[in-house]
Amino acid sequence: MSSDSFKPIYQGIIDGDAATVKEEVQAAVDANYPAEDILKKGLVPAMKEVGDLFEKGEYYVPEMLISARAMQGGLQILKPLLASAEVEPAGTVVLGTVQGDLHDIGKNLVGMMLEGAGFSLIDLGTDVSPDKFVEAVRDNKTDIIAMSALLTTTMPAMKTTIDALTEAGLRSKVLVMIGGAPVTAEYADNIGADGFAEDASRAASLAQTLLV
Ligand code: B1M
Repeated sequence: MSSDSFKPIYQGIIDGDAATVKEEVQAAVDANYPAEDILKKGLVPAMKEVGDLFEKGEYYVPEMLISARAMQGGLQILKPLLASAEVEPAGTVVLGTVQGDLHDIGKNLVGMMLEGAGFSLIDLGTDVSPDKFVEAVRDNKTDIIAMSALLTTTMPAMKTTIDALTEAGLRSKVLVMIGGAPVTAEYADNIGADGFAEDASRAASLAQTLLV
Protein backbone atom coordinates (compact mmCIF):
# COMPACT_ATOMS: atom_id res chain seq x y z
CA MET A 1 0.00 0.00 0.00
CA SER A 2 1.59 3.26 -1.02
CA SER A 3 2.04 6.13 1.38
CA ASP A 4 0.48 8.34 -1.37
CA SER A 5 -2.87 6.97 -0.20
CA PHE A 6 -2.30 8.86 3.03
CA LYS A 7 -1.26 12.16 1.42
CA PRO A 8 -4.44 14.01 2.50
CA ILE A 9 -3.86 12.87 6.10
CA TYR A 10 -0.23 13.92 5.92
CA GLN A 11 -1.12 17.30 4.43
CA GLY A 12 -3.95 17.81 6.93
CA ILE A 13 -1.49 17.45 9.82
CA ILE A 14 1.03 19.80 8.22
CA ASP A 15 -1.79 22.33 7.74
CA GLY A 16 -3.15 21.74 11.25
CA ASP A 17 -6.54 20.96 9.71
CA ALA A 18 -8.11 18.72 12.36
CA ALA A 19 -11.43 18.26 10.53
CA THR A 20 -9.71 17.02 7.37
CA VAL A 21 -7.42 14.70 9.33
CA LYS A 22 -10.39 13.11 11.11
CA GLU A 23 -12.36 12.80 7.88
CA GLU A 24 -9.44 11.31 5.94
CA VAL A 25 -8.41 8.91 8.71
CA GLN A 26 -12.00 7.69 8.92
CA ALA A 27 -12.11 7.32 5.12
CA ALA A 28 -8.87 5.30 5.19
CA VAL A 29 -10.29 3.06 7.95
CA ASP A 30 -13.51 2.62 5.98
CA ALA A 31 -11.42 1.67 2.94
CA ASN A 32 -9.87 -1.11 5.07
CA TYR A 33 -6.35 0.27 5.27
CA PRO A 34 -4.66 -1.26 8.33
CA ALA A 35 -4.63 1.16 11.27
CA GLU A 36 -0.91 0.62 11.71
CA ASP A 37 -0.25 1.70 8.10
CA ILE A 38 -2.37 4.82 8.52
CA LEU A 39 -0.37 5.62 11.62
CA LYS A 40 3.10 4.83 10.31
CA LYS A 41 2.72 6.10 6.75
CA GLY A 42 0.39 9.05 7.34
CA LEU A 43 0.36 10.47 10.86
CA VAL A 44 3.89 9.82 12.12
CA PRO A 45 5.83 11.10 9.04
CA ALA A 46 3.66 14.23 9.04
CA MET A 47 4.55 14.99 12.65
CA LYS A 48 8.20 14.44 11.77
CA GLU A 49 7.86 16.98 8.97
CA VAL A 50 6.27 19.43 11.42
CA GLY A 51 9.36 19.00 13.64
CA ASP A 52 11.64 19.65 10.67
CA LEU A 53 9.70 22.80 9.78
CA PHE A 54 10.05 23.94 13.41
CA GLU A 55 13.79 23.30 13.29
CA LYS A 56 14.08 25.34 10.09
CA GLY A 57 12.22 28.21 11.75
CA GLU A 58 9.29 27.90 9.34
CA TYR A 59 6.90 26.75 12.08
CA TYR A 60 6.58 28.16 15.59
CA VAL A 61 5.11 26.62 18.74
CA PRO A 62 1.46 27.52 17.90
CA GLU A 63 1.69 25.79 14.50
CA MET A 64 3.28 22.76 16.17
CA LEU A 65 0.49 22.66 18.70
CA ILE A 66 -2.25 22.93 16.07
CA SER A 67 -0.64 20.14 14.06
CA ALA A 68 -0.32 18.04 17.22
CA ARG A 69 -4.04 18.50 17.94
CA ALA A 70 -4.89 17.48 14.39
CA MET A 71 -2.79 14.36 14.86
CA GLN A 72 -4.47 13.53 18.18
CA GLY A 73 -7.88 13.66 16.45
CA GLY A 74 -6.69 11.05 13.94
CA LEU A 75 -5.19 8.94 16.73
CA GLN A 76 -8.50 8.84 18.58
CA ILE A 77 -10.07 7.12 15.58
CA LEU A 78 -7.21 4.62 15.31
CA LYS A 79 -6.93 3.89 19.02
CA PRO A 80 -9.59 1.17 19.31
CA LEU A 81 -8.28 -0.48 16.17
CA LEU A 82 -4.67 -0.47 17.35
CA ALA A 83 -5.75 -1.77 20.73
CA SER A 84 -7.70 -4.67 19.29
CA ALA A 85 -4.60 -6.55 18.09
CA GLU A 86 -4.73 -10.14 19.23
CA VAL A 87 -1.96 -10.66 21.73
CA GLU A 88 -1.79 -12.51 25.02
CA PRO A 89 -2.71 -10.55 28.17
CA ALA A 90 0.45 -9.49 29.93
CA GLY A 91 1.13 -7.33 33.01
CA THR A 92 0.52 -3.82 34.34
CA VAL A 93 2.45 -0.85 33.03
CA VAL A 94 2.61 2.57 34.67
CA LEU A 95 3.29 5.05 31.89
CA GLY A 96 4.10 8.75 31.92
CA THR A 97 6.03 11.60 30.38
CA VAL A 98 8.66 12.70 32.87
CA GLN A 99 8.71 15.81 35.02
CA GLY A 100 8.94 19.11 33.16
CA ASP A 101 7.92 17.56 29.84
CA LEU A 102 4.51 18.13 28.26
CA HIS A 103 4.93 16.10 25.06
CA ASP A 104 2.39 13.31 25.04
CA ILE A 105 1.76 12.18 21.47
CA GLY A 106 4.53 9.57 21.44
CA LYS A 107 3.67 8.52 24.99
CA ASN A 108 0.02 8.06 23.99
CA LEU A 109 1.07 5.94 21.03
CA VAL A 110 3.20 3.80 23.31
CA GLY A 111 0.18 3.42 25.60
CA MET A 112 -2.03 2.36 22.71
CA MET A 113 0.47 -0.23 21.53
CA LEU A 114 0.89 -1.55 25.07
CA GLU A 115 -2.87 -1.87 25.44
CA GLY A 116 -2.91 -3.48 22.03
CA ALA A 117 -0.36 -5.97 23.30
CA GLY A 118 -2.68 -6.86 26.17
CA PHE A 119 -1.10 -4.85 28.98
CA SER A 120 -3.19 -3.16 31.59
CA LEU A 121 -2.23 0.52 31.46
CA ILE A 122 -2.05 3.19 34.14
CA ASP A 123 -1.34 6.41 32.27
CA LEU A 124 -0.16 9.15 34.63
CA GLY A 125 -0.09 11.75 31.85
CA THR A 126 2.63 14.35 31.37
CA ASP A 127 4.96 16.23 33.72
CA VAL A 128 4.98 13.26 36.08
CA SER A 129 7.19 13.76 39.13
CA PRO A 130 9.40 10.95 40.48
CA ASP A 131 7.17 10.88 43.60
CA LYS A 132 4.08 10.34 41.50
CA PHE A 133 5.71 7.38 39.72
CA VAL A 134 6.73 5.95 43.10
CA GLU A 135 3.21 6.44 44.49
CA ALA A 136 1.69 4.67 41.47
CA VAL A 137 3.99 1.69 41.94
CA ARG A 138 3.10 1.55 45.64
CA ASP A 139 -0.63 1.76 44.99
CA ASN A 140 -0.83 -0.70 42.10
CA LYS A 141 0.61 -4.08 41.36
CA THR A 142 3.02 -2.75 38.76
CA ASP A 143 5.25 -4.84 36.53
CA ILE A 144 6.83 -2.10 34.44
CA ILE A 145 7.36 1.65 34.62
CA ALA A 146 7.51 3.21 31.16
CA MET A 147 8.90 6.74 30.92
CA SER A 148 8.88 9.03 27.92
CA ALA A 149 10.95 12.20 27.41
CA LEU A 150 11.10 14.43 24.35
CA LEU A 151 13.46 17.09 25.63
CA THR A 152 17.15 16.72 26.32
CA THR A 153 16.52 18.90 29.38
CA THR A 154 13.97 16.47 30.85
CA MET A 155 15.83 13.21 30.21
CA PRO A 156 17.65 13.46 33.58
CA ALA A 157 14.24 13.13 35.28
CA MET A 158 14.33 9.49 34.16
CA LYS A 159 17.39 8.91 36.31
CA THR A 160 15.87 10.89 39.20
CA THR A 161 12.80 8.65 39.01
CA ILE A 162 14.91 5.49 39.06
CA ASP A 163 16.77 6.89 42.08
CA ALA A 164 13.45 7.65 43.79
CA LEU A 165 12.30 4.06 43.20
CA THR A 166 15.55 2.80 44.72
CA GLU A 167 15.15 5.09 47.75
CA ALA A 168 11.60 3.87 48.22
CA GLY A 169 12.87 0.25 48.15
CA LEU A 170 10.82 -0.47 45.03
CA ARG A 171 13.45 -0.65 42.30
CA SER A 172 13.86 -4.43 42.52
CA LYS A 173 10.08 -4.89 42.27
CA VAL A 174 9.58 -3.18 38.90
CA LEU A 175 11.19 -3.13 35.50
CA VAL A 176 11.95 0.24 33.95
CA MET A 177 11.77 1.00 30.26
CA ILE A 178 12.39 4.35 28.62
CA GLY A 179 12.05 6.03 25.25
CA GLY A 180 11.48 9.26 23.37
CA ALA A 181 13.24 11.04 20.53
CA PRO A 182 16.43 12.11 22.37
CA VAL A 183 16.72 8.88 24.40
CA THR A 184 19.18 6.15 23.40
CA ALA A 185 19.96 2.58 24.42
CA GLU A 186 23.27 3.82 25.76
CA TYR A 187 21.49 6.36 27.96
CA ALA A 188 19.20 3.62 29.24
CA ASP A 189 22.26 1.57 30.23
CA ASN A 190 23.91 4.55 31.86
CA ILE A 191 21.00 5.33 34.13
CA GLY A 192 20.28 1.69 35.00
CA ALA A 193 17.01 1.27 33.10
CA ASP A 194 16.09 -2.26 32.03
CA GLY A 195 15.31 -1.39 28.44
CA PHE A 196 14.94 1.19 25.69
CA ALA A 197 12.63 1.17 22.67
CA GLU A 198 12.85 3.56 19.78
CA ASP A 199 9.20 3.49 18.79
CA ALA A 200 5.78 2.51 20.05
CA SER A 201 5.58 -0.92 18.47
CA ARG A 202 9.05 -1.79 19.71
CA ALA A 203 8.00 -0.55 23.15
CA ALA A 204 5.19 -3.11 23.21
CA SER A 205 7.55 -5.92 22.12
CA LEU A 206 10.12 -4.81 24.68
CA ALA A 207 7.55 -4.88 27.48
CA GLN A 208 6.66 -8.43 26.48
CA THR A 209 10.33 -9.46 26.34
CA LEU A 210 11.10 -7.90 29.72
CA LEU A 211 8.40 -9.96 31.39
CA VAL A 212 9.44 -13.31 29.94
CO1 B1M B 1 8.13 20.28 21.25
N1 B1M B 1 10.02 19.95 20.94
N2 B1M B 1 8.57 21.70 22.53
N3 B1M B 1 6.22 20.62 21.30
N4 B1M B 1 7.97 19.16 19.74
C1 B1M B 1 10.36 18.83 20.06
C2 B1M B 1 10.52 17.56 20.88
C3 B1M B 1 11.72 19.34 19.42
C4 B1M B 1 12.65 18.19 18.96
C5 B1M B 1 11.41 20.32 18.26
C6 B1M B 1 12.66 20.81 17.58
O1 B1M B 1 13.35 21.66 18.09
N5 B1M B 1 12.95 20.26 16.42
C7 B1M B 1 12.32 20.19 20.59
C8 B1M B 1 13.19 19.45 21.59
C9 B1M B 1 14.67 19.77 21.43
C10 B1M B 1 15.47 18.97 22.41
O2 B1M B 1 15.31 19.01 23.59
N6 B1M B 1 16.36 18.17 21.85
C11 B1M B 1 11.05 20.73 21.23
C12 B1M B 1 10.98 21.89 22.02
C13 B1M B 1 12.27 22.69 22.14
C14 B1M B 1 9.81 22.31 22.68
C15 B1M B 1 9.61 23.52 23.59
C16 B1M B 1 10.76 23.80 24.60
C17 B1M B 1 9.37 24.73 22.63
C18 B1M B 1 9.24 26.07 23.30
O3 B1M B 1 8.35 26.28 24.07
N7 B1M B 1 10.20 26.89 22.99
C19 B1M B 1 8.29 23.19 24.33
C20 B1M B 1 8.52 22.41 25.63
C21 B1M B 1 7.25 22.19 26.40
C22 B1M B 1 7.47 21.19 27.52
O4 B1M B 1 7.37 20.01 27.29
N8 B1M B 1 7.78 21.66 28.71
C23 B1M B 1 7.64 22.34 23.29
C24 B1M B 1 6.27 22.27 23.13
C25 B1M B 1 5.63 21.50 22.17
C26 B1M B 1 4.11 21.55 21.91
C27 B1M B 1 3.28 21.72 23.18
C28 B1M B 1 3.85 22.70 20.99
C29 B1M B 1 3.89 20.22 21.13
C30 B1M B 1 3.53 19.01 22.03
C31 B1M B 1 2.05 18.67 21.99
C32 B1M B 1 1.78 17.36 22.66
O5 B1M B 1 2.62 16.46 22.77
N9 B1M B 1 0.56 17.25 23.12
C33 B1M B 1 5.29 19.95 20.58
C34 B1M B 1 5.55 19.09 19.49
C35 B1M B 1 4.36 18.55 18.76
C36 B1M B 1 6.88 18.73 19.08
C37 B1M B 1 7.33 17.91 17.86
C38 B1M B 1 7.12 18.77 16.61
C39 B1M B 1 6.65 16.60 17.62
C40 B1M B 1 6.68 15.65 18.80
C41 B1M B 1 5.78 14.51 18.47
O6 B1M B 1 4.66 14.46 18.95
N10 B1M B 1 6.22 13.62 17.56
C42 B1M B 1 8.86 17.67 18.20
C43 B1M B 1 9.76 17.60 16.98
C44 B1M B 1 9.99 16.18 16.51
O7 B1M B 1 9.83 15.22 17.24
N11 B1M B 1 10.42 16.05 15.30
C45 B1M B 1 9.13 18.65 19.27
C46 B1M B 1 5.42 12.52 17.06
C47 B1M B 1 5.54 11.35 18.02
C48 B1M B 1 4.76 10.18 17.45
O8 B1M B 1 6.91 11.01 18.10
O9 B1M B 1 7.10 11.78 20.52
O10 B1M B 1 9.17 11.05 19.23
P1 B1M B 1 7.72 10.92 19.50
O11 B1M B 1 7.45 9.42 19.98
C49 B1M B 1 7.97 8.33 19.28
C50 B1M B 1 9.31 7.81 19.80
O12 B1M B 1 10.12 8.81 20.36
C51 B1M B 1 8.91 6.73 20.74
O13 B1M B 1 7.71 6.19 20.21
C52 B1M B 1 6.99 7.21 19.49
C53 B1M B 1 6.53 6.74 18.11
O14 B1M B 1 6.46 5.45 17.87
N12 B1M B 1 8.68 6.99 22.14
C54 B1M B 1 8.87 6.00 23.06
C55 B1M B 1 8.22 8.06 22.79
N13 B1M B 1 8.11 7.82 24.10
C56 B1M B 1 8.50 6.56 24.30
C57 B1M B 1 8.58 5.77 25.45
C58 B1M B 1 9.01 4.45 25.32
C59 B1M B 1 9.39 3.94 24.10
C60 B1M B 1 9.31 4.69 22.94
O15 B1M B 1 9.12 3.62 26.36
C61 B1M B 1 8.59 4.00 27.58
